[in-house]
Amino acid sequence: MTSEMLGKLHQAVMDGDIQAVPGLAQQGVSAGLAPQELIDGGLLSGMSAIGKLFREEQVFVPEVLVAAKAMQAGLNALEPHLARGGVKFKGTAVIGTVHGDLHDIGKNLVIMLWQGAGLKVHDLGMNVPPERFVAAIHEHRPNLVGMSCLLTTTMPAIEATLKALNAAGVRKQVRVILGGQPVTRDWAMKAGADGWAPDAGRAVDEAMGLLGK
Ligand code: B1M
Repeated sequence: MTSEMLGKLHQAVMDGDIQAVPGLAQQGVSAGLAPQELIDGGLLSGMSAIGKLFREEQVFVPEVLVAAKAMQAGLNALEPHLARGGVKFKGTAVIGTVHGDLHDIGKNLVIMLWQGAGLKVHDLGMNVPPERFVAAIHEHRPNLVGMSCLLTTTMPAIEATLKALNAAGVRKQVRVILGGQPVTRDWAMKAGADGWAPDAGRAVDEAMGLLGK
């Protein structure tokens, strides 16, 4: 019964079935399943399965977007029950597109898959100045900081942000992951990051690796 219900929820997220997911989540609660179980075994596992298919290039950006919307609809349906039950996250991340850069589609995909993998993610948006990253670290106490960069002209903003993290004394509290088209692993390591990923799927592997999960 439990596994059948979780299986249906998992599949509905994978199918991006925004209509069905909230109802299935609600049915799960009515049947006595814990919200955390519905999230882990249904919503997040469906999203993480889509992330895997995306990494393997078996599905593409539209499927990820629609699955994420379905997952979000399920999370919204479970929200009133979560306040009571509490949620366990594998870690907390803050992420933003660096200062001067207005590209956020790739960053948003990383957020969806990180959430799907069980991270609590605070989205700082795009065009994020270094001091906003620093303030977000003080506010949210994340384990991970993600920076997305799509322009060669905004790559220096990554270095400026890392410098600001060092100057504020918060750099050692977090693991920093970089990504975005012009950023290579080699460049990321030389800039002083801890991790790098070429796409959103591998950003999950990189994050989990850095968190030791
Ligand atoms: Co712009 N743009 N853009 N643009 N834009 C590019 C990036 C460009 C390559 C186009 C080109 O010339 N061929 C070029 C950059 C050249 C360069 O610097 N090398 C470019 C340029 C020049 C510009 C403007 C300067 C154009 C102008 O005004 N003259 C201007 C700059 C504005 C600014 O940022 N200040 C500009 C503006 C825009 C729009 C606002 C119109 C729009 C962005 C809308 C938005 O994001 N909300 C836009 C778009 C859409 C693009 C293209 C067409 C598509 C980018 C995208 O969303 N791809 C792009 C050309 C292209 O890529 N074909 C282009 C889909 C997305 C899923 O992929 O973002 O690469 P991507 O993310 C991937 C990975 O990179 C990685 O995972 C993601 C998913 O797998 N990844 C991470 C990303 N962040 C990560 C973080 C991680 C890990 C992985 O860890 C934290």
